[in-house]
Formats: sequence, structure tokens, C-alpha cells
Amino acid sequence: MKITEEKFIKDYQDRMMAMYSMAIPEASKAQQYRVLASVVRDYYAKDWQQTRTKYEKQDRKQIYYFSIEFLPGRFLTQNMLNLGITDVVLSGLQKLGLKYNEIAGREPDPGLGNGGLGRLGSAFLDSAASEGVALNGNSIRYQYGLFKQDFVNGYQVELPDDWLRNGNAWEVRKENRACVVHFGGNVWLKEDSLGHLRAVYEHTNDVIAVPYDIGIVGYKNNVVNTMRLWSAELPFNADQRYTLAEKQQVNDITEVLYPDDSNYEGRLLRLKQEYFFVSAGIQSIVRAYRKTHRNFNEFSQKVGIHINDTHPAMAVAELMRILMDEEFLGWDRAWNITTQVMSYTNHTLLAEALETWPEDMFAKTVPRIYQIIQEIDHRFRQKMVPIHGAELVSSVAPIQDGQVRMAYLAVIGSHSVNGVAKLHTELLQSSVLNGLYQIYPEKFNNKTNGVTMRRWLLVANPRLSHLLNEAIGTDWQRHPDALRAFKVLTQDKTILQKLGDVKHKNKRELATQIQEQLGIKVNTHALFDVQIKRLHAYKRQLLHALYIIDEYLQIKDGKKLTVPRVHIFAAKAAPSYYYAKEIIKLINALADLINHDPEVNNQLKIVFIPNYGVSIAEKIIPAADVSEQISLAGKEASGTSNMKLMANGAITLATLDGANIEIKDAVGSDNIVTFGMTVDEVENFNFYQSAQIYKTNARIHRILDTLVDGTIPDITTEGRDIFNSLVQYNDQYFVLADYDSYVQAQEKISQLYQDRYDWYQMSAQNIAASGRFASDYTIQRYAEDIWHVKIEDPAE
Ligand code: CBF
Repeated sequence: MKITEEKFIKDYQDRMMAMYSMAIPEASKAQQYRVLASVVRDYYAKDWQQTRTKYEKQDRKQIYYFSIEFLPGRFLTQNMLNLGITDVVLSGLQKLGLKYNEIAGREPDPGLGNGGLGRLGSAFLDSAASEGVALNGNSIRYQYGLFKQDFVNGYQVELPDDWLRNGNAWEVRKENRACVVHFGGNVWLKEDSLGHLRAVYEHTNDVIAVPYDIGIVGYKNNVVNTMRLWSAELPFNADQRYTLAEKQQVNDITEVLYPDDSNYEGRLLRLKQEYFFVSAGIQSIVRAYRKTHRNFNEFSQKVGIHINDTHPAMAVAELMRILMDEEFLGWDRAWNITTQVMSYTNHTLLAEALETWPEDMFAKTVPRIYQIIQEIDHRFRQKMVPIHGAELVSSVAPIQDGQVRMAYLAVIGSHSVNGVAKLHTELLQSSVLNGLYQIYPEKFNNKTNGVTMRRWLLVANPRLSHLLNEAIGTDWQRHPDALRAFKVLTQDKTILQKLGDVKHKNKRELATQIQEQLGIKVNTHALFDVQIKRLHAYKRQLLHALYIIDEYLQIKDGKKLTVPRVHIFAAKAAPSYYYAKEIIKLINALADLINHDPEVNNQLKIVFIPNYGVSIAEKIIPAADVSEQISLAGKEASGTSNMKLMANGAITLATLDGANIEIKDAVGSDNIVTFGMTVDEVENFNFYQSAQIYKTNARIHRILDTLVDGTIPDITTEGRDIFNSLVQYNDQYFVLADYDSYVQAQEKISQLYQDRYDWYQMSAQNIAASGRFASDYTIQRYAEDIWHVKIEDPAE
């Protein structure tokens, strides 16, 4: 459909009248946003329907990406871009006397995800639609996101993230596609009159799963895929039969993302959430397949189910349940189909990689799934013990020592298992999943993560995008590898000058926002040193904070920093993660001290921007000079902010961890600054004594003392706890061990930043080398190697 400016203006006026019976100037900004979203949605409605019918007609293999979280960011600007209507809408709005930025700013960030896991899922949906891959998201429609972060007296405060308060303009409720999910009760198998074994359920708690679909618009290719989110509701006409407490229990299932799991109730709720979206998703997949197929002979050629991290691992048992109990396939056939359909990605080597459930909780909550996993466990042992021995097999069996172990279930039930960066995959094979790697080496493969260049350049950084278009043409927008062409321009002074101007304008824009929001004035000629990611001890925001104390002490000693710096943080800590919250308090206390000290604050500033999410990242990333990727080697599976920052011309300051290693290979060691122990060194570092470092290293001694001697006001408890974690409890994440090498790396950064010509050359090299980290390519690799689907040209 051709959208002209006149058409858009008329559509907008008409829609305003239809929705609100108002003239445009009378409407609030929020109403103006909802009208705009509704008009834009109309522009892809037909493509959405036609994509579905086309897939059906072609009997295309459908892939379903099951993920406990997605982190899409705002849809409006991205959808307009992908539909190719940005210019028309902007000029149309201008004619109507409206300011796009004010309207777009009213869209809430969807509270459907938290970190890299969810963002990767959303990047994949975007790239798949743009590449013409039939990939569908499957998750939960959380009423509330993780939480809205605020700081009170420097402490993290968690406020409800009521993102659905004014509705969600992009979703379509499909109650006609609802299904029933059974929890609890008793279940047994009974032969029916045809001789089929049927599962008989008794006293179950039934919940209705209602899908809400959101269209995922491909980049200028008329493809619109679907992200399906499930909401828990009471069974129809059930009002009288349920007590208020029971109703609340049903609502709780989809109330909030990642409920606190530090107690039994919270864990139970997470288990229910996981089964809820898995069961609803698989029921709807089988139903869709059944519409056009009489039997299951082709199921594995027509359906792929991707288990994103272990949360959806019950998909293995749920598909078995449906195939056996509802479609009456025998165990062997059902198992064959299931393992061909399922694939699994592991996203972390930390303890949470090995999600487990106490057997009794599991058996009570999802009894039929428990029975099926028992049988999987039994057959796995029976087959593998004679080959691999009892010890190895029990170490990786799905049920052991009273626990149901989801990662092992996911590996055993899938045909493909992948890590998310080369190093991570190697470590999975050699450590966390080593037992299963010995048994099934052929299942393991690597798929390094990627990011969508369209969001992180075209949407987030229009200035840089414009420069790239001017310098190398627009091919990179569809084929990000074409960014390579920028490499030959890294010697071109005019281009570098322009690149510097772009960065400086972006920094000015961020500085204005910081001033308005936080009342902190920052020098835009200072180096913007950025660390934005979840707050976790292994990511070592603390290492960065110690370096800031170091800089502070130097200035107090009368020294001048080589270059003035603005240290920018944004990070949420999980509500029950006490230590992470203490680090937030430390950084905020430092900010308070430094930003208010006139002796220091012309050289050094700290800004901790609250409530980190996609929209905030879109403002920070284009303005970053340095990208801090300083996790302890071997702990960060991949990282993706490293890729976004690189594409925006930031220089990476990194340990050799996760995808940093591949970034180094791509950009060359002259264009990245690395430091710290390697994985091997960490593994062989047997006699670490952090207290010794504290005793003997005068610089570190002095820095650590500021945590406990009152130099930093108002951190008595936090300072002591952090000090103890580093000195007394032997510094689990080797912060002190890497400290000197980090300082050297930071000094190198300062030196490099002094010569802006060289700096922007490095910056340009990073941009030019970033194309290979586009999720478009990652999705192509998943499509070909894991899901076995051809990339179709959407025009055909
Ligand atoms: O693979 C995507 C990202 O996932 C995490 O955020 C996760 O939640 N496990 C990892 O921490 C990241 O390293 C990884 O990039």
C-alpha cells in the first residue's frame, strides 16, 4: 500500500475522531500517540494477514521461539522505519502541528524483559521477519515488568512497572484462540474403548491461557511475523466457583516478570509461569499444524521449537504429553518427533544455567509432566549406562538427588544445543555441560549473538546513519556487512571530522537529558566512559567504581587527569540481590561526593541513570566514547551491549571474555584495549589471596580504605560489606587481581583519547568491523544449521 503524506494526514485526523471524538489540538500527547500507533498498525494489518496465509499456503516450516522474556523496546519508530513510512509520517505530523518526538516519547517500553536474554530474543524476531524467516515469539503477557527503578538517597527503589496501564496499542487479543492449562490434581492413564491409553485428570486447577498477538514487521519486505504473549484468566463462567484467593492465584501467573524466587512461594510461581506459557504455546502449535495436516508424519519438517535458556525446557515433556495423550502416538514415535523439533540455547555458565526444581514441588504442580520426565530419565539411563557408565550418566540425568534438572532435560530432548559465543560454547562443552557433550558431541554448536543494526544505528543514531549513508551508500541497512566499506574511509580527514561532530552532537543531546533529569551538568568534551548492563558482581561494575575512587584520590593529591571523564552507569539489580544493590549505593554515594566537590568535578563526573532499558540505551549508546566490557574472563556468556556500542563507534575496554574475543578478532588488537586474566589464567589461579594484595599493594590499599574510613559519606554498611567481600572473603570475582592491569588499560585509553584524529580512526574501524555482529547473520545461521529452513526471498 502506498502511503502518501495526504493519505497519512487524513487517516490520522479520521482516527483521532473515531477513537476520541476530538480535534487534534484537544488531545493529550498520550492520545496523540495512541492514534498514531493505531494508524501505523493499520498500515501493516494486511501484510500481517497475508504473511500468515502465505505461510499456510506454502506450508512453510514455522519456528517458535519460546522465551520467558522478550525486550522489544518501543515499537513505533521501528515499525515506521521498517514500513518505510518515516518521512511521510514526520512531515505529515509537522503539517498537523505535532512534534513527533513528544508523541513517540509517550510510548512505554514494554515490560516484557529485563536483560540480554530478552533483547536477543527481540533482535532475532526483528531479523527473522526482515530475512523472511517464519519465526514466531512465544512468551507471557506480563501485567507488570520487572520494576521501575528509582534512587532514593542513592538506594535502588523498586516501583511497579505498570506498562500496560493505558493499554498496548500493538497487541490484538485473540480469545478465540485460548486454551486450557491444567495444574495440580491427580492424573493416571486409562484405556478407552478403542484401546488408547488416555490420561485422566482429576481435581486439577485449570487456567485459561488467552493469547495476545503483536505483529513483528520486517524491514521493507511486507513480512509481518507474530509474537504471541499469553495471559492467564479464570475458566469461563467460573466466577462463582472460585474464591477470591484462588482468583488471585490465577492472576498471579502472568502478573509480573521474574517474581522474587528467594522463597518457596516465589519459586512455585515461577514454575507455574514456565509451564503456563509452554503448555499454551505448544497446544496452539499443534492446533495450527492440525488445521492443515491429518497426521504427524510431517510435523518435524513443518515445526521447530526453540528453547531459549532453560525456562521453557518443559516444552520437551509437554510436546510428548500432547503427542501421546491427545494424539495417541507411541512413546518412540513421539520421542523421535520431539527431539527433531526441539533445539536449545544456553545463555550462561553461572549457577542459573542449571535451573532445577525440587521433585515434590514439581510432581505436585505438573504431575503429568513429572511422569513423562521420569520416563525420559528412566529410558536415558537404560540406554546410556551400558555405553557411558553409571557415574557419568547419573551426573547428567534429568532427575537426580530429588531435583528435576532442566538444562539436562533440554539437551537430552533437543537435536541441537548451542552456546552464544565461541568461548562460551567451548566452556559449555568443557565444563557445565561436559557430561552431555561426551554423550552427544554431535548436538553441540556455536552461534555467536548479534544485534539489530537497524535499531541501534538507524533508530538510535540517525546522525551516524546519515553519515554512513552519505559515505558508503545505504546497502548496509539491509546487508550490515557492507559497513566494511567504511574501512577505506578511516584515513579520510573530512569523514573523521564528521564522525567527531556526530559523536559530539550525540554527547550534547545526552548531556541535556542528564541535566534535565538528574540536574548534573557534564562536560561534553570529556571522555564518556560507559558501562550499561544488569548489575551483577561478575560484570564487575565494582572494578570500574574502584578506578573512579583512584581518579578521585589522584585529583585530591593535586594531579590532573590526562583527560576529563564522565563515567556513565545504568543498571538494575535484581530485587533480592543484596550485594548488587550495595554496589549501586556505592556508585551513587561516589557520584554525590565527586559531583559536588569543586576541586574534582571539573575533571570527573559520575552519572548513574536510573531505570535502564532499551529507550535509555538508545540515548546512551550513540554518545559513548568507551564501552566497558570488564567481566571476569569465563563469566559473561557473550554480551551484546559490546556489539551495539562498537557499531556506534565506542572503543571497547575489555577482558578476554564472551564475544569480546571475537570483537577483538574483527577489529584488530590496535582498535580495542584489552586487559586482565584469561580464562585459563583464572582457572589455574589456585592460590589467590586477595588480603595479600590489599596488604602489599599501596594503591589498592588506599582505595579500599576509602570504603570504610568515612571518605565516601553515607556508606557505612555497604562500604564495610564490599570491603569484606574483597579482602576478607577472597574477592570471588578477582577484582583486585585484575586491578593493576585495568588501570594500565584505562591509562592507555586516556592517552589515545588525547589524539582525536587517531581516536576517530579507531572509532571508524570499529564501526566498519561491526557488521558481522548483526543479528541478521546470526538468524541466518540458526535458520540454516539448527532449524533447517531456507531463507526465502519474501518477494517470491
Ligand atoms: O545470550 C544473550 C545474553 O544472555 C545473558 O544476558 C543471560 O541472561 N544469560 C548473558 O548474561 C549475556 O552474556 C548474553 O549475551
